Parts: sequence; C-alpha cells; structure tokens
Amino acid sequence: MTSVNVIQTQPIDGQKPGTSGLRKKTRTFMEPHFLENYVQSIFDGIGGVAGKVLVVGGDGRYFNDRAIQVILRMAAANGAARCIVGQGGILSTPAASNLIRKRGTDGGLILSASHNPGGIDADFGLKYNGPNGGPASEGVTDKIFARTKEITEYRMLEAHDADLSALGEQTLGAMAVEIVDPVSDYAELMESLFDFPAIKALFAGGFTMRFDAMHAVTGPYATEIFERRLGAPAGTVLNGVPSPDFGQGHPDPNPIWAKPLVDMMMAKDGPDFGAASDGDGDRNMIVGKGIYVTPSDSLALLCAQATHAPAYAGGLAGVARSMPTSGAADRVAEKLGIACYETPTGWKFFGNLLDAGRVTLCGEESAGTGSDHVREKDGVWAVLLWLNILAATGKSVAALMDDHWQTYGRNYYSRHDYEDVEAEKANALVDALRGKLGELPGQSFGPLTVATADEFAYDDPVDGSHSAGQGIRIGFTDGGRVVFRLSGTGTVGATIRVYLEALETDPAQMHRDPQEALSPIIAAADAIAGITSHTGRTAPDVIT
Ligand code: VG1
Ligand code: CO
Repeated sequence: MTSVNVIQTQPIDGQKPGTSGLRKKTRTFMEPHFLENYVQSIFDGIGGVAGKVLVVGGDGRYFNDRAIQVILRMAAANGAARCIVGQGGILSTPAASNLIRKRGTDGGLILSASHNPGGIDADFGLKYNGPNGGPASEGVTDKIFARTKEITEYRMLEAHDADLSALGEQTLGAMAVEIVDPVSDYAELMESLFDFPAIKALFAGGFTMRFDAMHAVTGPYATEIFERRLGAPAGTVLNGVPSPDFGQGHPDPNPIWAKPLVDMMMAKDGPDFGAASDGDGDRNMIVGKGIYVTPSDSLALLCAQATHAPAYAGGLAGVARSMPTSGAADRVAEKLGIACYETPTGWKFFGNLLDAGRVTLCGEESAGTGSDHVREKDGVWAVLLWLNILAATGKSVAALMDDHWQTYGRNYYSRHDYEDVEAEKANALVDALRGKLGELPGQSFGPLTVATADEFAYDDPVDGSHSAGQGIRIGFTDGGRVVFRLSGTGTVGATIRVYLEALETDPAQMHRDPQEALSPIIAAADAIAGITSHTGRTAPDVIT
C-alpha cells in the first residue's frame, strides 16, 4: 500500500530561478525540504499536476538519481497521471525538449546545472520546461518564484524507489512511470533533419572528427549518432561515458575548459573537424583544423549555409540572437532578406518567436545554437548541421569561414568573465555605469568614440511581455561594441561578463589575433566601467 503524506514546511529564502532554472550548490539542494519545496512550488506555479503527463530526466550529475526519485514520488502524490523518464535518469536538455513535444506532454522537469561542475561540493540545478518543450516563460517563472515564498506544505508519496534502469512501464501509487531509451527518439529526429547518407559518405571517405562529450550527457547520443549511425570510427567520441562529477572537469565547451580538444585541432596532423558539448548537451563548440570558430560566427555561417540540410532547404523564416551575440548573423539575415531579432540572454526568449514561426534558427554567443526542431539549444544538432554543410560543400571549416568573412566582413569577438566577484562590488559597477549612460555618447576612449549607450530592455513581439535590465550596451562609431552583464547562472558571488566586438571589413585584415584586434575596445571597456577600480581585478578569469 502507498499513502500520501502532507508535510508541513516553511519557505526557504533564495529560490529565485536565474537564466535557466534554479541553480545552487548540490549540498543546498540536499538540505531538508529544499528540493521538495522547489518541486512543490513548480507544481503549484503551473497550476497543479493532477492528471498531467511530465517528462523527467537530467544530465547524470551527482544527486540526479536521488532527486528524480523525490520528483516521481511528489508527482504521484500531486496526482500526476504519468511521468516519462529517461533510462538511468538520463536525458539531454534537447532530448527532453523533443520528448515533451513528440509525446504532447504537459511539460517536463530537467535536472541540470548545465556547464557548472558536478559533485557533492559542486552545483546542481532544476528547471521546468513547458508543453512547447521550451524553458518556462518569464510569467511562469515568476509564478513559481512567488510560490517558493509562501509555501507551507508539500505532498509526498510513501513508496519504494522506481526502477530507473528497466525500460517499460511501472506504477508508483496511481501514477504510471514509463522508462524510455533516452537516445532513440532524439536520434530519429536528427535523421529526419539532415542528409545522413551524405555525412556517412564523408566519413567513409576518410574525413576525421573528434567530439568531446566532456564526461557529460552527450556521450551516449554522440556515440549512437556519429559512430553507429554515421559510421565514424570508434574513438571519434572522446570522454563519452557520463560521470557524476564530469571526470572532475568543467563541462563548458570553450577553448579554456575544452583545451585538450582545441590543442588537438591546432596540431599539424590534427583531425578535420572537432566539436564539444556541455553538461546537459545543449551547447556546442566548433573547431576546424587550425581554426576555432566563435559561436557568433558559427551562428552566422549556419544561417548562410543552412539550406544545404534537407530540413532547411526551403529557407529560413528568420533568425534570432541574444543581445550580447555579435552582429555577424544580422548581416546574413539582411542579405537573405529575412527578419533578425535581438533578445535577452537565455533560451526562454526564443520560444515565442519559434512558436510563432517568425524564426527558424537561434543562437547565443555562449555556444548555444538551435532551430525550430525543439525549443532548446542543441549541441549535437549544431554539429550535425556543420557536418551536413561540410559534406555538401566539400570545403574545410577554415575555407568556409574565410569565404564567409570575405563576403560579410568579420566580427572579431571575445567574452571576458570576472568570476566570483563580491555581489556588492559587481552591483556597484553596474549602478555606476547605469548612472553615466547619458553622458557617454560623443566621448572618446583612445581611437574609439561612443555612438550609443543604453540598458537593453526587450518587448516580446509575440506576447508583449517586457523584460528590463538585460545588460548595458555601448556602441562605437566604427561599428564596435562592448556589453556589460551580470551572469544569472552562477552559484557563488557574481560573475561580470564583458562582451567585446569589433567589425572588420578590410579583406586584408581577416586573420588577426582576436585579442589584439579587440585591444582598443578592451581598453575602452575598462576606462568606461572601471573594472579594475571597482573589483581590484586586473585581468579576467576566463577569456573565450
Ligand atoms: C549563461 C549564458 C547564456 C545561456 C545560459 C544557460 O547564462 O551566458 O547565454 O543561455 O548560461 O545555458 P549567464 O546568465 O550565466 O550569462 V546552459 O547551457 O547553462 O543551460
Ligand atoms: Co547547457
């Protein structure tokens, strides 16, 4: 027999979801009532789960399996009809988005802190995605947050653990628990979008690739798709077995944390193509032989060349990029005569545009790229689109990028992160900047003159919602730009992100060192924001 317990609780402060759900130290999530309070707040915030069907899965990090057992017992106690769970508790973020859509569910719970490290002393996270498969909108997030502040009780079924390893159906109280293969539906979707025979022929012809799964969730997906379905040789996928602490690494696919892959790609006899994905499989890093492709450039190139893939052969409805992402995609959109939207950071802002059919491709400077096939960014998808383009054109990554820059110009781009800054100091920096925006236009910093200075706010063109305080942007008369923004995904202190961009249109200047090409903007950024004087830092912690 099973019974439902109603457990008295008190609101726990600080359960405010950030850019992508709630992220905290794993030990915080493991405190008595913490996870339970948040799960009940999600259920209450979405109007209850009675009779509903939910997808549940995560990136396999420490506490993933225990948290899923709690979620299942609570879903059952709250009257949910069914939970569809990835075998072993595993689902990449894009695969979860796909399952929500394919099975027509009422949404899903995804357990991940994405690129943040995993382990008992690292980070954990939980987010709710809606019936469209995308991250909860601002409105739903606000409701969930409001519930966390007033919650007094949660409901928990008294029951044994579900068996997450056994494919098929079991019951928990009156709720069905359906364990599904985490990879097969997703792999089928990928096969429907891309020219698999052409990519298969590319590999058969000796084309070499290394995909670094960074000990995170994409390992099983990449092995099935690249090695089994597309015939890439065994060993193409590196670090392909998910581990609870990601092999003690930092599953963030950028030249810092995926340095071994980048080094391999820069070697003289390196592979033709390299890629990496993050903790929950929604991001991608693209590297060609001897060339690192910035995510902003990758988005622009994919927009320009997408029609090589069967799914996009009819052309793109439009493109969207987050505000800090470089303007490279804008010029492609202009040439194609399609709309280009600029949204705040975070995938939730793309959902409405995708649902309304206004855009087909979306991307962020942080290595997130995706399309209307799901409502999340999708790492393996981006790699497959690149492979499809490489197969169709027969060109190398370096040649494709070179052609692109000659046609559209090059946006030199870099992000400088100052991590674990005291929150007061970070806020003081932003407040001071905000206070002087009005006086900046016309001022010169070295060779650069400020043209525009404002704080980005977004009016959603589909539902009319307004999002303020989305980053400070300063544009220069030569087309360069610097953006200042505080991260919304960290778990300790504040991270100041400084996004730097310089536009180059001289064909002879397309192969400079990015940090050198950006040096006037870097100097201007410090002069304008007083990074050193506010934080005491003389150099960023991470440069990507
Ligand atoms: C970061 C990135 C942002 C991304 C978010 C979630 O947010 O900058 O572009 O959407 O992470 O990605 P922030 O607020 O720290 O800058 V993931 O792969 O962590 O779900
Ligand atoms: Co992620």
